[in-house]
Amino acid sequence: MVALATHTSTAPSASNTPDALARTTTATRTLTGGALACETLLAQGVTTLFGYPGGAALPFYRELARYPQLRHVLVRHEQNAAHAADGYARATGQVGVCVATSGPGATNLLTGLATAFMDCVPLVALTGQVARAAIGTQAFQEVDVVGMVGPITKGAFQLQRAEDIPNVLAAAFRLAREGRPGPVVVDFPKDVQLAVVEVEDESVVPHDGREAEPTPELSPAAEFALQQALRLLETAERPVVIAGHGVAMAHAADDLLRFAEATGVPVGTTLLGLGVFPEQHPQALGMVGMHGTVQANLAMHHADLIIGLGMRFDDRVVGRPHDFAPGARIVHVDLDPQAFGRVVRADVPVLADARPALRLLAEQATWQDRAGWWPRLRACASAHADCGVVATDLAADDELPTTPEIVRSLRRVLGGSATLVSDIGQHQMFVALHHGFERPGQLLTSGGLGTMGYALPAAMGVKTAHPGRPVWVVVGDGGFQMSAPELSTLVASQLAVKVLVVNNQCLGMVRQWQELFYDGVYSQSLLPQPDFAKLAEAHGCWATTVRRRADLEHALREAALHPGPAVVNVFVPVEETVYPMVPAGAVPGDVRCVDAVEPGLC
Ligand SMILES: Cc1ncc(C[n+]2csc(CCOP(=O)(O)OP(=O)(O)O)c2C)c(N)n1
Repeated sequence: MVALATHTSTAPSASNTPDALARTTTATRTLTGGALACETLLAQGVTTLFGYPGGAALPFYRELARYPQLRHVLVRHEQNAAHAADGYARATGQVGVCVATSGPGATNLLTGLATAFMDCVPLVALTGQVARAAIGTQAFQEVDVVGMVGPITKGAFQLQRAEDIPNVLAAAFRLAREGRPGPVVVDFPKDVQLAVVEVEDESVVPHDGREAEPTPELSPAAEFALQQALRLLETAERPVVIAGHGVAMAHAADDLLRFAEATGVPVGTTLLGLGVFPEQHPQALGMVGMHGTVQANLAMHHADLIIGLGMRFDDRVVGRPHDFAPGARIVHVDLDPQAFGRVVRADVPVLADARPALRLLAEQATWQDRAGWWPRLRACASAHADCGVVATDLAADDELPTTPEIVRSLRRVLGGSATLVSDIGQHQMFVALHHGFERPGQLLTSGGLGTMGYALPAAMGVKTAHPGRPVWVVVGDGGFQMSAPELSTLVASQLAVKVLVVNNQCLGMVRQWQELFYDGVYSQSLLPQPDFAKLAEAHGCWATTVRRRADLEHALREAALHPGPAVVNVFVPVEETVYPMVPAGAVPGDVRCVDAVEPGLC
């Protein structure tokens, strides 16, 4: 019998006599493994699953139909179930849940799991599996998913007994959430789903949700390291803070603002950190990295102190590790000890959650008047303010709009209120550079894995979590063709997501690299396409096509006002190039606009 935690009262009362208690505690129900999994999911606080059924998951799906409290969003491809769960998790801070059958269902999840793993998104993926007796026999749709997902998950369990379901699922949820969050797989053999178990009383496994957690405490070692950081900051002449996704996940944006304003340090963010520091703030430098702003990249390059907060110093930020920020000491605050020294040196590693670390820094740091540093950065920012937006405003009304212009129009139409989910490519970098983000969670995108096709299904997850919030996808014509079948999910599940297709009729970012680094040989980067508006209408969406700048804003407004899902297909020039750019293998100091940046200017 499964001894689940129960709510048996211990207060003395007539019903609490030894006899009555015996009757209460021995009251049992019989459940299948599938039903027990549903009850455990409910006890974990789950309300929504994204999935796709198949033979080895059918006993679970049979039981799921009896639990209307668990909303199941039926996707059109399992990869999108993982992305939707990922969007849901990023939007809520809770663990996202996806379900797939064995074999191809499970393998289709992998890209979604890897995407979540790279960006620290907590997921639990339930995979159907062939019956235990058939495991290892090359049974129909058998695949060793536990063996496959090792490097792209925090852990994977295969259930062996229905009795273990509550504890194994609780462990999976805990593992997904704790420390550096990430995906966890629970492989669920068909016979375990079908097995019948006796369950005591109500099946209640306490939900140990993260939202109930107090601010994590600093270890003495972390406090000591932060004191070192403060001493470095006191004497630094050219300090810069780089804030990443970890600041958002730690809910530490307010603490970052206090720290920044207490010290006067300039603040840049990573792609996933966009929004943790308001971009309108006078101390904001914008995004660092390959397509980051000139001032943010040059600030890193010329800094004498870099404080990296909840970010990984990945190759897109660092470039050539040995030549990165040659004159800087590096303070690195992260809750993943493996992050230290993985790419660049960490002179002062601080193993801590960003929130308590920033609180201590904000309380103890003092203002320093770094007279030479700010004028230099401001001159740099104004000298390169037009980098990447050249000629946009010179186009005539009946010409194609440019992508920076589209991003700014979207911003005007939505007033910054929407959650934007961007796909991968040139449009993603234009969004990062030209929208302006003020709050964490305003932009979701696949930063670490760079998964094309992510945005539309992830937006489904966001909209499921927050039906009243405007949710817009920005996607290229390449990524749209990878995810367009999910338009049917939007219609069927009544998710009024708006999709803006930035249509340059090619794989723009590939084309850009071919132009700059592969002799202009545009090998396989021109992408034939159907009429996207017609395709969207065939799925039941409202849709429109824009070919003139003059029509852009009206189309965006119409889509925003439409009560259901909508697609705006906007044609842009094929030959757009995203600047600024730090060429691959260079360092942030080599950032370019159309030509190399004049080093003397910054
Ligand atoms: C699944 C996947 N395949 C390939 C790539 C490599 N890749 C990165 S950007 C890009 C082009 C994207 O084209 P599109 O979606 O049209 O967006 P654009 O760059 O034109 O804005 C490609 C192929 C990727 N990131 N993800």
